[in-house]
Amino acid sequence: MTANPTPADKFTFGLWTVGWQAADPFGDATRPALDPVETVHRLAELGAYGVTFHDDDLIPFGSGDADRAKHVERFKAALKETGLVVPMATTNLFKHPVFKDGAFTANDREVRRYALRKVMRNLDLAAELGAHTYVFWGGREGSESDAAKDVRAALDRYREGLDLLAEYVTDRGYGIKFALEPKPNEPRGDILLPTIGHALAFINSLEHADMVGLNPEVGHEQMAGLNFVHGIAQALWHGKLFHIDLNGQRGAKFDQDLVFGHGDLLNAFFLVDLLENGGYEGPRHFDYKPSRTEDITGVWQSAAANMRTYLLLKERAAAFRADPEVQDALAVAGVAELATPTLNAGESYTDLLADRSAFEDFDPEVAGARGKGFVQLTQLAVEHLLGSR
Ligand code: DIG
Ligand code: MN
Ligand code: MN
Repeated sequence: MTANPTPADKFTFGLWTVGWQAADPFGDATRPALDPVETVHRLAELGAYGVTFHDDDLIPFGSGDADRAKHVERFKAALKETGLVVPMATTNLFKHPVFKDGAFTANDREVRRYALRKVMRNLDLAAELGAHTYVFWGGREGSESDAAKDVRAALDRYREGLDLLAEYVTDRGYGIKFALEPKPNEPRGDILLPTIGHALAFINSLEHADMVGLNPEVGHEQMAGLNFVHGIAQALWHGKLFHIDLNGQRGAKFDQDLVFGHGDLLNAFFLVDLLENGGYEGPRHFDYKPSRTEDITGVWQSAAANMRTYLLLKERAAAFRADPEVQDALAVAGVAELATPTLNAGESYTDLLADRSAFEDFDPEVAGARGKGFVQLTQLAVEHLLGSR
């Protein structure tokens, strides 16, 4: 029997996910707005560990200081009553028209200065609420026209903004790390830092690169036709998986933000296997949208579905790893052999050149004829995923 989610599972949700009113470019909202306090209580009842937010999710854009304080106090009270935490926060730098050409990389310099101040203000609140990770999803950093954006200058400004903000949180001792969230397109025709690879390269150019990592989202890499498990493995390999956005996506199309597992289920299986065995200790954060078809009952069902699917996959992945037939199939496939360095300890290229078994006496026909058994191994994974083993 699959366990029900508990805070120990570290499942978190953005206020904007269950709170999405389901307006889209082709239709009006199908649901009323959700009070963040209601969301905190309902997610706590479902077994969540925490909530995350954009500044504007919690404090309506343009609120005065008195109203701002009221929104924060109500939210804090709900957190206290339920025990939910706030591991991550972020800034809405994409909804208001002022950001229509970007925030950190807007051609308009005063928009860039305004964006930095908006982030600084929410960094203060994030620190006050105990968040340790701050996400930067540059949804409007990009263009629809190659004539309208000098990408090299845009990257200079992106770096300038992040370096300043890193200096700000360091000077204030907030203990906050930054996580960049790549996405290839939508809402901009092309978004800067479109994939995990682009973001990893960019991070290396930053003054405070040590405190900047990634918040990859399942659907965003898959929109670019990439394998999300490969991307997460590389992020882990670089020590840069600071946070993660879990959801579902069915192929390279618009950003669907489906419930986790409702897209590429086999990739989700191996993702959970990697997260549970690859050393990631952070929140299992769902950044998804309850489908526009759902009423409020469906919204809470969808929230529960994310967590239940994760726990089911966690169970099935553990059974896969424990299955003796799988261990035999892994041995046939030679998967563990890859962890053995290609050179012997202390072996030089001179030694390699002298080793006849590596070339002169090596028979590529024999090696090329060996069956790897990868399909049988994958079939065992599928059978565990289907619960038939
Ligand atoms: C969308 O995938 C983005 C925004 O919702 C937010 O800035 C970020 C937080 O996970 N994900
Ligand atoms: Mn998305
Ligand atoms: Mn996201």
